[in-house]
Amino acid sequence: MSFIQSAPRLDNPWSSDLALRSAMRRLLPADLQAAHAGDAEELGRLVADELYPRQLAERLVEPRHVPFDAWGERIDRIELTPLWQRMPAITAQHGLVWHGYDGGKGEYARLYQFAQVYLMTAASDFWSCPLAMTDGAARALLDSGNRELIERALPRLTARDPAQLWTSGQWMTETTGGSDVSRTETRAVPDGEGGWRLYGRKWFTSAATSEMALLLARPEGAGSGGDALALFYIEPRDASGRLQNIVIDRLKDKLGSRKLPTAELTLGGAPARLVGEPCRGVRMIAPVLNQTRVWNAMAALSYLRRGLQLLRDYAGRREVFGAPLAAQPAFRQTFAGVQAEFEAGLQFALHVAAWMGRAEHGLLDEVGSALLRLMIPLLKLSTGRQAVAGISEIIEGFGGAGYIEDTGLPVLLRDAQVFSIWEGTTDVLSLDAMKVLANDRVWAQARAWLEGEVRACGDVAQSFAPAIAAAIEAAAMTYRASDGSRIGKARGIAMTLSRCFALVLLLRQAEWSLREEGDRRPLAAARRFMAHGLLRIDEASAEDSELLTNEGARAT
Ligand code: MFK
Repeated sequence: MSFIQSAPRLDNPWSSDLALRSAMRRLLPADLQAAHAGDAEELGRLVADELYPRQLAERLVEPRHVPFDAWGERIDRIELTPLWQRMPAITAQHGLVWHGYDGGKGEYARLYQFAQVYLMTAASDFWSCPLAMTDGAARALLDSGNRELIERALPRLTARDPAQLWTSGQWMTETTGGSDVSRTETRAVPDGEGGWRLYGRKWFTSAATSEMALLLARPEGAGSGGDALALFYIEPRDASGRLQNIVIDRLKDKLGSRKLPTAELTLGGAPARLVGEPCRGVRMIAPVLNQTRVWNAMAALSYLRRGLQLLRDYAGRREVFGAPLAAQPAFRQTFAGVQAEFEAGLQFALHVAAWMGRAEHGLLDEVGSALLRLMIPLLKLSTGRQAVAGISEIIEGFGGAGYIEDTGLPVLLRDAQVFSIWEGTTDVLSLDAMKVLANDRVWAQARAWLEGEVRACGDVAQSFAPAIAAAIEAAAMTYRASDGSRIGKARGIAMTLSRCFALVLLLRQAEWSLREEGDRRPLAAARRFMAHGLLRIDEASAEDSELLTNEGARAT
């Protein structure tokens, strides 16, 4: 009998996640720690014992759009995968949205919720996408102050009873683009009875099976541009389940996230309600963007951790050149690099979640609120890139097996690519961060906060402080340069700042872990993360970029 390699195994992701466990001990008060550990243990068991085996078994199953019934009637049914059919019950039972709105947890509600979201996401086959939008819709409705819609939708969006649970879509992207939504072509026409009818085409609607959606449209007679858009609330189906003047044109044929039935659809007079004023729609949908960007970060980290977990297990059992892979110095060097990037990203994400909770309970001052507004795009853009790069490395760590579809590994890489695209690409989020930094005070506040955090880490951070200060200064100097080069270098500035935030937050954990638990691991992660460099600004000139981009002009 020839040699057979055993497959990587996935144990309970909570039990083995030293970084998360230690962070929750640091960040949560004692009573919530115990409750969270119990909930996380249960969710982790579900992931390892039920959801992961299902993901492998259902690898080739995808959702299906059935436009017509056998007799030619338009029905636009979307058939979901078995795992997706299971997820609403899991969502309600584990309170995946509810935790974030649970008054009993006070300012810690978001941290508690997002730790669970992170544990669950890689096992959810992108069910996390409608949940992210559900959470975002709940937040946007609450912020809008529209009592009628809040009373109607909020109990559903945060339900603990699967029969009551609704999810929400966010229908923003059109053929004119998902980044520049100011060119939105969907029209809103008053229906004469206080409601509206919507006409237009939405190019990318995740997910079309939701019971409600928030979307942008241009009220009839309003001008052009983003300010003239308004935020609308829609319930796509009537009580009998039929779509109300909406046609699903097709499901999108995507590189990854294929279990998620993203649809292209046409609105042909769909009934809708205005959420707030008949303008300022981008401003009103911003809470959805911020919420889903944090979900996106948690998802990117969840995928990265899934890959690391599988590879760590595999490397312990895979023999090469006479020793386990895990004992090979070259392997360890590469693995540790990805682990360090992951741990820094996780600390950044948990910090943002904790501050979101504080902000929602009125406990974040003006400076904190400004920094949180800056941190969200920085977190999303950096974790999106970390996931793609890290998972690519993880796939390579498996050698040829990582390239074979029925190991269940390649899908991780295909799926991860979306984290740096949707909810704002790396460049678009870098530009968003530049808009926030246009306020000089935010620069000063960010610098002061980062330096203060380094000081608070005491001796542990001493050897890191000069590099952090130099990176912030370089980012600030590049920003202060002429506007043209600043915009061209937005990504470099944003990436550099992201790495500074992530490192400083990892150092806070490292200092605590050493002091309270005698654990040197997080400090090792900080050293390795810094060894990868903080500066991401290159010297490339705008003129060179133009020359290299415009090939056509010189072609003969
Ligand atoms: C696992 C999780 C998965 C989640 C999956 C979801 C799948 C959905 C698929 C998609 O549809 S992906 C496409 C998503 N598209 C985006 O994320 C949009 C990306 N583009 C941006 O974020 C642009 O920055 C933006 C469209 C917001 C810019 O638009 P504008 O027209 O240039 O607006 P502007 O002037 O920047 O902002 C207008 C107002 O909104 C300003 O407020 P005021 O009117 O009071 O001055 C801004 O301050 C405010 N604003 C913009 N972004 C904000 C914000 N406020 C708070 N937070 C923000 N993030």
